[in-house]
Amino acid sequence: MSCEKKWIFVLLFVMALMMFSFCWYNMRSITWHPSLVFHCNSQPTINYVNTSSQFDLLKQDFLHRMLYEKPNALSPPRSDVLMMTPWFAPIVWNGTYNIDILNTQFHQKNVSIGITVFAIKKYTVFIKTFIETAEKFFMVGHKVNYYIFTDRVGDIPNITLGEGRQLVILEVPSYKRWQEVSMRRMEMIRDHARQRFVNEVDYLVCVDVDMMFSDDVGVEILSHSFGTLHPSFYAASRTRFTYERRQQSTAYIPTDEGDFYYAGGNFGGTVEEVYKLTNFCHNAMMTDKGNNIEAIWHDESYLNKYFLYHKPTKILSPEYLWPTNFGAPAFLKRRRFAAIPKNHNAIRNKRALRDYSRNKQKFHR
Ligand code: 5GW
Ligand code: MN
Repeated sequence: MSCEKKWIFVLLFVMALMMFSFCWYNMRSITWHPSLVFHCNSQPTINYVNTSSQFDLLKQDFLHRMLYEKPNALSPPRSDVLMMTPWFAPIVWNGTYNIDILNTQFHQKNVSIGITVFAIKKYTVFIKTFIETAEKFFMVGHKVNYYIFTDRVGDIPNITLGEGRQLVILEVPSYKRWQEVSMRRMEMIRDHARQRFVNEVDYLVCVDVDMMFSDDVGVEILSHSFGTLHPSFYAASRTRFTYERRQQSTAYIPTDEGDFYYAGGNFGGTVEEVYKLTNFCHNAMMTDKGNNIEAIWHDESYLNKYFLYHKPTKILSPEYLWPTNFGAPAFLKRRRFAAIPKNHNAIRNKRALRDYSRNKQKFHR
């Protein structure tokens, strides 16, 4: 090869190299645009723009600017208590949530809350304090219906309520045995849930009446379904839980099962979930009744059985059910819903007193 030709080849090679590097450099910054894509086979085109979807009606909720301390992934707000169950249900303790965020969210959904309470026979004496303290502390700023189940309509006092709050008196039969009075709550809540509550409220909160609100109880408690840690057993071992232990009962829970011991005096959820819960408990009770057995702690035992296999989506700490005479351990920053010490002699009949203290002595509660 002559010297001249050799140089031409070298020149061509250098030029090709330059062109290649130029192209490569420029390609890097190309942002791909659909027009750059070549379609190999033509699919029939679907006009997505004109087809309607249920999503077209979606309303976009959003929060306004809010100022609050940033959550810190490495420093939990509480390290002295369990804040989450193994099935990722939050346990509601003071300091773990921001009520302003929650209130804004629940106001946007325009939620209404029904609170069911039973005042059968002499228990009507508790109604006044219950409602008056609820007006101060229960779901303030939200729509609330009080559903009072009673056999003594005339004994329910007239109480002026705040805006968006109303009192509904539901006349129901009373039962002779006190156990039945307590247990039949499940049936009555169930029946009214499907007939009435479902048309009137979004959530139900089902509580004892021998109680008073002494601090805020708000939308932080609301969830699909929720139960409350019993103030006598929040730290107890499984074997100490007073679940029903007789295998013949539908409420039976063996000693190697169970997450928490839930209190019969405060549970709730959406109307649909409370329907399912109360329906289960009532049917289980009826099955047991047919077999001549009644669970040790009545409705509470059936509630605990339900929550074992239908895990609640939120759990309330004992802040939400604390007996006034229990004192205040360090972890209990607030006492929101307090059990009033009862003058048992005045409020219960002799037989009830005897049955009750027998059980209480047996289980130290
Ligand atoms: C009466 C005697 C013994 C036990 C319960 C009652 C009773 C309960 C009653 O005569 N009337 C009545 O309305 N109840 C309802 O059942 C109340 O809503 C009460 O809060 C609930 C549970 O009974 P408590 O509160 O006496 O049960 P503990 O376990 O909270 O003491
Ligand atoms: Mn009670």
